[in-house]
Amino acid sequence: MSMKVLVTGGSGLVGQAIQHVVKEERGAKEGEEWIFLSSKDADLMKAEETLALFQKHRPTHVIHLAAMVGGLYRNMKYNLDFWRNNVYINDNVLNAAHEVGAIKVVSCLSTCIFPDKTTYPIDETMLHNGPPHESNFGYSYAKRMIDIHNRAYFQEHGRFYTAVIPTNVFGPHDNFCIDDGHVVPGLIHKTYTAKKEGKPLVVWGSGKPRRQFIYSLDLARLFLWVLCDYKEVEPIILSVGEEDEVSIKEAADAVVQAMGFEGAVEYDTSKSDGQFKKTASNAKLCRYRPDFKFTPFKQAMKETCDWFVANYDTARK
Ligand code: NAP
Ligand code: GFB
Repeated sequence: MSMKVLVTGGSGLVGQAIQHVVKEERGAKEGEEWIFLSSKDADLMKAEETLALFQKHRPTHVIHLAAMVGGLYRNMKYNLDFWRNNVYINDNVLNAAHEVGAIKVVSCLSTCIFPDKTTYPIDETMLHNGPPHESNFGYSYAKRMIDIHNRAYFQEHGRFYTAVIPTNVFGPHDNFCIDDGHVVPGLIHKTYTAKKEGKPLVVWGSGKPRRQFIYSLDLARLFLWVLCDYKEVEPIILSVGEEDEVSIKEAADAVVQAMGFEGAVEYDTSKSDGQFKKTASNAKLCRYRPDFKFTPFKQAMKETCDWFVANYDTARK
């Protein structure tokens, strides 16, 4: 079957990982075409630009990654922008996909959008069971509306538009900006600088919160499986197991080890810890893909750190 896949957000952390996996592992399949977009191709916040882009490419499948994205501290500062920008992008992309008759769209939610007051482990059925953590309510509600969109497109037009729910992602081509980015790239960048300047590494918060981390290349491999073989409209969590959840301190220690940093590590508890935990179950994924093997955390961390050091001059920071 011929497949023309349009990947919005194709230039970002997850998009670059999908590019790598498509090129290096999937290989060029007969009748398959992949188009990876960045904001230079169209500002997806603009309906007319989005529709024109989709009419130009007429994709049969869409992986929708484009979003205003950031770590805890960027979310805390810009909840209104995270809400508005992502609602515009999501509505424009899903509408354009429907208008050009795309048979499948896989969008991207996040485990940080689940209810903050909840039982654990979190699973896919709990998405709308209460308010998200206040630090990122704008982003969270915008993301939850994708699920509402998907259910409505199925009910009204029989569209199989679905979504994946990754936990915290890290890997090559991440956003290593210390103020706006996520914890792993932020710590990698800060450790690089601390090592160069002979200063302590300052970890923000207490180090006590807990996170599950998925390597971007593992997420990309699972994205391709969802695109081709997952048939539900209901979203699916893509995460390592609950047993692989680590504390921020353990993540920092892994960065220190991977970067070969021997200086002091300090904790700035004046900075917010954000959500304490968002432990998600990957039982549904394991039912579908009992064979899938995640890259060991320390190996993924080493590969990411090596990538950052080798690409320091051009990395997003
Ligand atoms: P990223 O590295 O910041 O990349 C964002 C992508 O979206 C870039 O390609 C960017 O294009 C594009 N984009 C942003 N605004 C746009 C606009 N107005 N018009 C067109 N394109 C626009 O983000 P990421 O970490 O890869 O995230 C990808 C998806 O995964 C997002 O939906 C995010 O919510 C989700 N997710 C991420 C994490 C995580 O920990 N990173 C966790 C869970 C879910 P430019 O390169 O041109 O700016
Ligand atoms: O990845 P992160 O910024 O976002 O992680 P969340 C924040 C946690 O890491 C907090 C600690 O406990 C911080 O105190 N931390 C320690 C640091 N050092 C640093 C550092 O240098 N930079 C950062 N950023 N954190 C986000 C959501 O939550 O999860 C987003 O706000 C998104 O919407 C993302 O969904 C996946 O994991 O707390």
